[in-house]
Amino acid sequence: MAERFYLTTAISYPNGRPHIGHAYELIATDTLARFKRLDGYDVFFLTGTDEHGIKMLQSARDQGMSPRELAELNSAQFERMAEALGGSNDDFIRTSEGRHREASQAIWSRMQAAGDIYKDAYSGWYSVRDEAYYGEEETTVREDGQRYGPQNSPVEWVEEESYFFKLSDFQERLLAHYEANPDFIGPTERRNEVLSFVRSGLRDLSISRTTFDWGIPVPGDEKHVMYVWVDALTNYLTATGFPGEGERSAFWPADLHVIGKDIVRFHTVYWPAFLMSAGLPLPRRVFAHGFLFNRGEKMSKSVGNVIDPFALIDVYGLDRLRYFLMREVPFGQDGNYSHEAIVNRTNSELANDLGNLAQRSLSMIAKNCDGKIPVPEGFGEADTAILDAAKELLAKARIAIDRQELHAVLAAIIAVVSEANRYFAGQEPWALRKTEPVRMGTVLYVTAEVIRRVAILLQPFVPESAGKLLDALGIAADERSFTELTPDVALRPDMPLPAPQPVFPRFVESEPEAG
Ligand code: ME8
Repeated sequence: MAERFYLTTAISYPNGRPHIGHAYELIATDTLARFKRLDGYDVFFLTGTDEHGIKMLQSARDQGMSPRELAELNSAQFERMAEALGGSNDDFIRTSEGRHREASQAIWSRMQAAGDIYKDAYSGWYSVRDEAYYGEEETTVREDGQRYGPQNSPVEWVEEESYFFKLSDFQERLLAHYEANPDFIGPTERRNEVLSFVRSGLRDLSISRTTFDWGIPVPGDEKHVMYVWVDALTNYLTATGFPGEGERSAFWPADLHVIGKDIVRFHTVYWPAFLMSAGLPLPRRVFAHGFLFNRGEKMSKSVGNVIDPFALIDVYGLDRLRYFLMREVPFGQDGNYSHEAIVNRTNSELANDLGNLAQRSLSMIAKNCDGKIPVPEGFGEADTAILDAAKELLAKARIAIDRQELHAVLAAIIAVVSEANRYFAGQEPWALRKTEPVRMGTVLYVTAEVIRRVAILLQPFVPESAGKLLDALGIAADERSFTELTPDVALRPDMPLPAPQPVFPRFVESEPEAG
């Protein structure tokens, strides 16, 4: 039976429309999911929306709606975005669903039964924008007289009766877990931040609120609703059917949570502590990507300056957007995007390097080889070198994918494409046409075989274009998985090809507004 692989995005607050940061996370996680599927795993890929909490309540008030209405309205947009981005998610979870209330109450009850929950009074600083409690030493008062938290969001003083989770009891167990599982948190900078935060000591965590009711009721004390992060993190369990033992339960523990760098503490400190308390296995890895800035400007729903992912898809087309985001910014670091950067990157690598090579070699085959894959005869040193480089790609890609180094996979693929271009230019198949037609056939065969390998590996990144390229090579739908990349598989000589179609057109300027 195939090995299981469960991966998730963060669930987004539907307090506004989705922005490019949400699209970025979904595309990256989708790429990882598609890669694992093509590599033979039984994949479960989850995304969704995080609908409770004061941030939702306040946004709804500001917009003259009930929080439920606001959640309905925008959750639908997030679902639509996942579709528009080619998201291959197997489920879309909403924390307002009944299955999620049940799961959240079940994990709460387990933590309570373990003796890790007690009632007391909370007084301290809270950021609505981050939905986070901060210690006073993490806050600063600015010139405007307002106090701010560590992520530059305003904090307010909160005092109310609250249930607490004994987080302070978990410091040693968490540190032992990080120690024993060096890959639990990636990338390294984030791991180091978490280690120093936990080493500096953990305070018990307030995990319920009484001043509003937009949340999941605390079992046995319905005056309280759960702190939104207790319920939010539990979504990952809900989707596996927890607390039931359904078909999906075998997917827990998750293999990978993909999140942004602003929510690392919740996923690598609170979440594992809740799970330890509840006696449940911990996710294998949490990877935090960086933030995307529009020419250096931070974008967020609260700050404004949002660039609509739907508009970006309209202007550039989905595959250009996917390729650019996965290629340009080393995954894990912050990055900028701009119109020029998207156009330059995709025109130079997709249209020029790969598109032209495919177009030139396939149209030569159409014209000079009867529209059939030529029969190669005797590989020389140059042929073997480029074929070997293409064969080595899968192993390199697997290693990079397991470290979420998506950019590195594309860099390796494009390096082979560049090498194939040098090979093609150096061999001058057009000059061989009259003098050495058999040798010409060999060069065209080798080029087409390299393109086949590249196209199979590009499917997770640019599904539609890679599919078209494989169509152009006459590769059947059931011959596109990574088993077709083993060294002994290659293009079958004499196979008829469809008429060549350009696959990666250049982006032509028409003064788009996005970027
Ligand atoms: O944090 N660039 O929801 P959210 C890259 N509901 N990533 C970004 C980004 C940007 N400009 N802005 C946001 C929440 N993100 C919680 C999560 S999980 C149990 C609950 C990322 O809508 C952000 O880091 O504010 C997070 O991973 C995701 O988008 C959703 O952010």
